[in-house]
Amino acid sequence: MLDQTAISSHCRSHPRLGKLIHEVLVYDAVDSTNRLALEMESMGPAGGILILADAQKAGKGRLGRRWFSPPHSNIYLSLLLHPTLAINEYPLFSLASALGTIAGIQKVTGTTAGIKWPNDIFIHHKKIGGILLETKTSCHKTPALVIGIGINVNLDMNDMPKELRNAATSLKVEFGRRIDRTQLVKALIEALADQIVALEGGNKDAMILSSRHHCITLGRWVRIETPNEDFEGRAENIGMDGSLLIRMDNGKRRKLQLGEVTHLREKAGTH
Ligand code: BT5
Repeated sequence: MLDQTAISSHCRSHPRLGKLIHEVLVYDAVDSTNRLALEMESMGPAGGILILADAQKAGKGRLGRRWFSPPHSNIYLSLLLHPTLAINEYPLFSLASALGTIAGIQKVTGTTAGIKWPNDIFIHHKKIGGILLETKTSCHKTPALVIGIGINVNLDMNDMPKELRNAATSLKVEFGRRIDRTQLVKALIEALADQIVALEGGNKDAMILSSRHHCITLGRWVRIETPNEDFEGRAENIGMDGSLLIRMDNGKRRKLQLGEVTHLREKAGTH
């Protein structure tokens, strides 16, 4: 089980975490930790709240998709914040959260995971985690941000739905041993706090440089799906605003703030 006492006292004893997280709530099962965090935003004071659940009955991915969230094996957490950055800069928290997640995984497993732009965590070409940012505006407070993170930790392949088996994995599958979820949560939130404090302190450039370093999308031929159109191109860089810069076949550059990215093997006709 997740150890609420250990996680709470870790937050209190770590200066940056203590400033960011004022309350830690751990549940056996919720519909979605993100949904609960958004609901709590309207009820409570403006302090940071960390919500963890052992299972989610309606875990959310982006664009109305589902996040597979069985009990006793994974991490599902949401952090409710009221950032000092302007709301148009909130997408930067996606890359910062991905970097925090990677650092937490690195501390506990010794392995560096990669970021598939903008919100997926990959190990050995498979998805091990995902990040969902949601915002809520109200006239009384600065806009709220909920950072939702799901990581497959001790999930066995046999317990994964068939449709995910080719594309998803867990830390246990990759490393052949069970990982203590409480240890991983502690490492993850510490690294997340470091990233958030640095970003809010104006250290955006270092965060973007680090994202470029860890982004497995860069250099790849990709297909982009947006609500308006689909196109292909080479993922060249991450802009200073966190966008993905794509070079098209005709030499033109496109800048992507949002959208679905599929890594393709190579440009059609190059084999
Ligand atoms: C994401 O969405 O990757 C964001 C996932 C965020 C989940 C966390 S858990 C805590 C918090 N509370 C919530 O309710 N949500 C957040 P997206 O990029 O849209 O990817 C969703 C897709 O990933 C699905 O359509 C599946 O293809 C795949 N998928 C679903 N569950 C998965 C899992 N457990 N592991 C790997 N892939 C999964």
